[in-house]
Amino acid sequence: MLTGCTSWPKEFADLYRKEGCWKGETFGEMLRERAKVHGERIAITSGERNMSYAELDNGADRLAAGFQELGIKKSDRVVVQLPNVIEFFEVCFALFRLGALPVFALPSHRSSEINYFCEFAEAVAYIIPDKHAGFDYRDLARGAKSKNDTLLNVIVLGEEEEFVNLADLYIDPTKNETKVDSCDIAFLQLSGGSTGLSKLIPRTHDDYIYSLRLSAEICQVNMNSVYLAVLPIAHNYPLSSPGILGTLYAGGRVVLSPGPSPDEAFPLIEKEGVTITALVPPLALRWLDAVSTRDHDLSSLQVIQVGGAKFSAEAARRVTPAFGCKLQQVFGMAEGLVNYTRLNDPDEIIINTQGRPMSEYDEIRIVDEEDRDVQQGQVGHLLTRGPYTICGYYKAEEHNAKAFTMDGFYRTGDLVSMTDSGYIVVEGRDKDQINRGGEKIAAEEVENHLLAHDAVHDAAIVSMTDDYLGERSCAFVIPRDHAPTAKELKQFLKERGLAVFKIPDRVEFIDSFPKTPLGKVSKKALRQTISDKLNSRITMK
Ligand code: J2J
Repeated sequence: MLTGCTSWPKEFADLYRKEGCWKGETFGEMLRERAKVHGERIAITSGERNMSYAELDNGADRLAAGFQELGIKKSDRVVVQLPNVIEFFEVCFALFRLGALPVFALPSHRSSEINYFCEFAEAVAYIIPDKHAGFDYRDLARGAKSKNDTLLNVIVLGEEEEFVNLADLYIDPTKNETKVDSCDIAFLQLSGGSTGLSKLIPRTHDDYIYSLRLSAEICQVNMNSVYLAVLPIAHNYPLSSPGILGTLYAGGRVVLSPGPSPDEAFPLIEKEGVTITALVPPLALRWLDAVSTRDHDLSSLQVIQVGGAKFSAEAARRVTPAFGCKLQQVFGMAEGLVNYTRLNDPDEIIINTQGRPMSEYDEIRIVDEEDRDVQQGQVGHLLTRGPYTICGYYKAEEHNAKAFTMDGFYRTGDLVSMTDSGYIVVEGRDKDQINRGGEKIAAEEVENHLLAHDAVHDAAIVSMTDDYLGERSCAFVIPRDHAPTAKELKQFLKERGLAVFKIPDRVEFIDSFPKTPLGKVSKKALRQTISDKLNSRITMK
């Protein structure tokens, strides 16, 4: 096991193997097997390009040879920051075959996040597009390289400038002697974070492939399925629930959408005969608004998944009538546990709950502040452990002591209740995080950046309710002598290289923070302050 990772206790690992959850398969083998069975069938479609399973398998081998020649080897970490492009798949499977670990950055991450990932993971390589959505990633790479001695190679899809061109790394496969074990860590996924920076989540081949297998089964994804990827594919939800990897696991076809808007996605659904796609709630609202005004034939759609943030029952009720397909609610987390409503569940369950755990080996506890089980139906903190939920974050001993119970349950930070039939309803959150339409913002991370401003004495970030995104972020700032403007502060955060979605939507200046009886900043009171202020504006209008 990679240093800095926590394995499952032996008795649990033995159980998960004995029960057939972990079948001893690696991602490298999985693709080899699919290429044998599905050969010339299309695995991925992107624009006019179609890539077969055999081509993907071969591309991964060739790229693995190129990576190996650059010196990338087993257990090395490689920060991968690619948009929804076909090369993402070849890159991941090439790294999997070498036993090197992708660290899944999102296209929206900027220098603050990337420098940290490179440094913390001691990455040896960083893989980027040249430009995407008007942003030049080579600038990020220059910064990361100058700050990190371990970062030996920057690999660019497109114009490489002073770096290595990805296209040059597809070379004749050499003998790859690397022994990759199914219980090895396959990659590092990112947590939404609550205390400070995102934590890195080590996922093994065994545990992740198990989650793909179950997801594909529950979502009825098979060889005839066509999955449309509209969300950024490196995110755990479109990656695995069942997402792009679950679809490949099942021998289906993945279609990559350049973006999530109805204008981009609807024509693709019609053209490619898409059967399933995954959305976050604000996107589902956008699609719901658009569907009646477009005349694309969306009749191939069988399932629209909505997850990543709470989907209101009112909106959920509209999905099936509007799209003529099933809605599936998905409540998951990159740390592991994923809950799904089942496709043939009664409407009331699909509309009003966030599903139930996908595995019979998922253990769920809903507890009070003292870790005592709450009464059936009451709201409490969700704890979980199981065959695909991590036992610890990467190199985070101190944090792990708080994020996991003594007996290995992960503290999700979610407040939930459970229905009599075992379905989970997400009721809120006790982690210091803002869920901005599925994008997670760790309050403390942004607060620390604000505190670096000369004119900021103290800062606290809270969520404010938003009809469209569910939540937006509001920064309460206690200024020093001269208050900066909100605009200045936002610009300051941008210049510090913070991803744009983390920049507060609103800044409020305040003289002092309300406190809890224990003397901590009362975020609850701050949320109330901003809510009252926004509501009074609405009533005044
Ligand atoms: C309310 N909150 C939700 C939901 C996630 C599948 C789906 C989503 C994720 C994901 C994922 C929610 N209703 N339906 O990895 O595989 C909030 C919870 C949770 C956190 C995890 C997957 N679905 N959430 O969103 O790691 O607070 O994973 O703990 O990004 O999102 O965020 P993340």
